[in-house]
Amino acid sequence: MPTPDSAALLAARFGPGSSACLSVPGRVNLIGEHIDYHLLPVLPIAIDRRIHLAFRRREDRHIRAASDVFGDREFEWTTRLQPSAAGDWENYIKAAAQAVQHKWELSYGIDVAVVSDLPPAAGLSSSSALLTGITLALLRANGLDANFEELMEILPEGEYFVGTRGGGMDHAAVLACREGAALLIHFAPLSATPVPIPADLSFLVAHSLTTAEKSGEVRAEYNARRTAGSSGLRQLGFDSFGEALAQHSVGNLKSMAASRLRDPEQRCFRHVITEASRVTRAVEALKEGDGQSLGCILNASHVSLRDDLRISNNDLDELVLAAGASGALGARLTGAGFGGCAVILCRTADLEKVRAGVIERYYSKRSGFVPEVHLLTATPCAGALYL
Ligand code: NG1
Ligand code: MG
Repeated sequence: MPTPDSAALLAARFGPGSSACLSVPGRVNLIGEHIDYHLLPVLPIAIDRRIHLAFRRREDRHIRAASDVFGDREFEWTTRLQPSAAGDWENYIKAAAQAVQHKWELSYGIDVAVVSDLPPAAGLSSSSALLTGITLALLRANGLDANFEELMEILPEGEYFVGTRGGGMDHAAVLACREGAALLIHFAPLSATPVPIPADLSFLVAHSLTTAEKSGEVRAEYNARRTAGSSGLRQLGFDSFGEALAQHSVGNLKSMAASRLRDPEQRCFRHVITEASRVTRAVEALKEGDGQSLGCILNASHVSLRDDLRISNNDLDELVLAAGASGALGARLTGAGFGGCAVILCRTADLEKVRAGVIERYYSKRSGFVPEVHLLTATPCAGALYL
């Protein structure tokens, strides 16, 4: 069944006819921050805000895309696509077209209409959801059904067309998450395992109202953290973080770093290895239904992101404190940092109390707060492949 809105938009822009549809959710990372690009496991959930696409195959290699919000675009799908102006949503469509070409030779373009209730630039990975959605639409319109492994070969790389060389967390999450569960993603080798979320635990995702747009400056800061972590690793003589953690305890690695690395390498290295162990412990806490421990692990992650990786800001720190003071079990910044969102863990029974407390302690002092955009209940839902 085509989603009414996107199918209606497709018909309105490009004429009547049959259409296929799919939808891709946003995601929130519960824990495992700034470690996916070091190929260490992460634990995101997909949330029930989605990008909906209705599409149909064209007989030529043109791609026409309609969006009420971002405007309509059209280009010819050549083998060497040139990026449009920075920030133009056409780049995500081109990124998908380019990514697909790395693995498949496709004959047909598409007409596609995009409708979304996933707020953009809010730390919910709308960009990766869009890239993933257009990729799936192109493949399906050409009669191809790629599997998870194949998609993960092209999507993280595809994001580079837009200028971000991140990890594969966002794409894996929006593809493979299951309803009611977080997704434990391993990258080397690739695997994705659902970890059920106990019914008495709930998550809120709260926007700090400071933006985390991947402008040049934020991108440079992101890449600097990545480089410092890798360079610390090399200085200690390891080929990968996976290898380091397989051979040594976190305690050992911390003392090696303390005696042999300088800052920022020492701090970034320490964040990476401690965050990896927090992911393992968070999975155990979820399996045991131990919300108290999970909350402490989230809080410890925030401290590490604030003091070691140094990607927090005053607003995010205040938001995390407001959550704690409002009865949350724990909270931390989520995503790339330098603004954007915090993820807040609380007892399901306390959800309304925590929400009200965060509004009073944090949002009431600021302008521009829109509850249905900035303070969401993050209900774990299914990714794109499991509709
Ligand atoms: P955000 O900024 O939340 O989309 C980015 C990266 C992730 C990961 C996180 C930090 C992209 C597309 N996403 O996420 O892979 O590295 O930062 O944990 O680059
Ligand atoms: Mg993103």
